[in-house]
Amino acid sequence: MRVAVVGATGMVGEVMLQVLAERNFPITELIPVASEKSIGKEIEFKGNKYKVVGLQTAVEMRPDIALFSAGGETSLAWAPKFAEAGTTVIDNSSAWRMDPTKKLVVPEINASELTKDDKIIANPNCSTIQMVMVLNPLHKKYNVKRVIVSTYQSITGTGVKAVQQLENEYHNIQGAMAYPYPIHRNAIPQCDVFEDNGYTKEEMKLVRETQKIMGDRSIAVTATAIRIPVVGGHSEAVNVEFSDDFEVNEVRSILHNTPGVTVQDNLDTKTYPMPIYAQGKDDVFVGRIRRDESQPNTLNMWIVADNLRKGAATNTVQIAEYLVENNLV
Ligand code: 11C
Repeated sequence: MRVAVVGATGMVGEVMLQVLAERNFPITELIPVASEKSIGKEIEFKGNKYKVVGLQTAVEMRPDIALFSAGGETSLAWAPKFAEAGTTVIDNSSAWRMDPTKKLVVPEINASELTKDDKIIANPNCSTIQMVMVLNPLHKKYNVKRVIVSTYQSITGTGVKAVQQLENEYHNIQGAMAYPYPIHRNAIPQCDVFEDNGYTKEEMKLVRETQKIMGDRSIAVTATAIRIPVVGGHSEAVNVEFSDDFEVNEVRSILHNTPGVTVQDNLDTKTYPMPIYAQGKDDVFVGRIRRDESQPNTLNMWIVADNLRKGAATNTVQIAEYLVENNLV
């Protein structure tokens, strides 16, 4: 496969390159792509050096697959050009996710929807991916009616400027701000911009993307997304009401048998997921699994994943793997 990584010098792009190397993705030619200011820069991949090229050059090289992580505007402008040149684009921005003509894919859940005709495929938002990885297998058994989720999100979701802001504040240095407030020693109840309904875009992604990926518009989701001074991954307190009743041990067992999900749930040994340990891992971790005693058929869980891995780069590479394994590219 001739693979372009668009946004190769960015935070997610770098993790994409790592994941492609680790998983031994069958690459015959790597084409790192970035904005004007990075053209000509060298990046290393599996011990070899590659020169970064611009978007137009990359389109003309007609790669088989382009993994995009360069922001929504770049995706809107350039993904169609790659697609017209015959390249299959897997896009990590929010640009195409809710377009009814585009698939929004978490491979463990709905990769089977993909066909050869899907030339632009959307990768979901990080906080959605980790939640649906856990909800979907439970939905099959007990039917999810309503989800109440509160997130505790890593600053790496905002990007390198936010990581720098926290570093600066930690060391008491004045510098550029990625957030409207300090993030060190703080919790900011705003991830992304506000929509007209008073929710943030991040919160509405959890609502809309969950329904699209799980293929069920009747699932009610309400979300509160919080930014906290953490770098290892996103955490989520998830309260889920099912139509049918469950046994907590059966829930654990279903999740234990779900590929890509690791149950960490032992109160005796104080075992539960935490972002500091999820960092660098591809799985989604779930623990604190317990019945909500305030109403019937309702469960509480704590879900953690590395937002740059399963929440972004790993999921994108898994989509590419599925396409290759099923001769869809
Ligand atoms: C955050 N979830 O943590 C965002 C980052 O739609 O892909 C990823 C934004 C997106 O702020």
